[in-house]
Amino acid sequence: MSLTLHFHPLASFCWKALIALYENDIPFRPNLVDLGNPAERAALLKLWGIGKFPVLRDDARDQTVPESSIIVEYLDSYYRGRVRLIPEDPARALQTRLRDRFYDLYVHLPMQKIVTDRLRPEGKRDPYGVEEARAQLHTSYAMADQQMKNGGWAMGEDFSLADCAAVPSLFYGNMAVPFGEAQKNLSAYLERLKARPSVARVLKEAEPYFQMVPKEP
Ligand SMILES: N[C@@H](CCC(=O)N[C@@H](CS)C(=O)NCC(=O)O)C(=O)O
Repeated sequence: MSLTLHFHPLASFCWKALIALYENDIPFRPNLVDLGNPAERAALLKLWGIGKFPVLRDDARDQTVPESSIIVEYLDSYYRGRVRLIPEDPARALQTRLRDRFYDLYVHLPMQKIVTDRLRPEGKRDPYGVEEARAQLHTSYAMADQQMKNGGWAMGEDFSLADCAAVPSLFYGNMAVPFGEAQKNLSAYLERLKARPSVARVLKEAEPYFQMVPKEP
């Protein structure tokens, strides 16, 4: 088996890579990294100096691929399956990448800011930054709700990279700052995502670790 995914089942960005692998039943060796273990953290840092996961290693092509969106693109290029995660048409491909950026930068990162702030020691928290993140989430939820008014997937009929990005953003986003009454389209979209077999599998594998998600102080 040539592919190894370095990841953790609870880690939000890792879900994007897992969904892409599961969508097309791509065989891979899972390497669960415990970042609290100095040896395992050092091994990850050796693969990718930034020290964040997911990281995909492809021995057959002698490639180390960090960054969730790049991993999804890599799989779509070199381990192509029935489900195309980047559309062939360049204009649609660009829109798909834009939606991926939207979910990562304007939903996922503010969600991460709010959740990781809870891990900071007393006196080192950043309430102003958390307020900004909450405001960003409200803006993004409203935009995403509009985008999803016709139902379907993020790009319409076809499941894509944009949906891989939407899953962890919206799942953990809704836990940190729940959707409001006005976000019915977004709530329905999250339910459709959760029912998709690749996503359901990722959620089931994360379940044993959910008690590790830091709660609101
Ligand atoms: N831009 C990166 C973000 C990856 C990321 O933030 N990963 C988190 C887990 S969800 C991580 O490795 N956190 C550990 C740390 O920052 O030490 C991607 O898309 O892969």
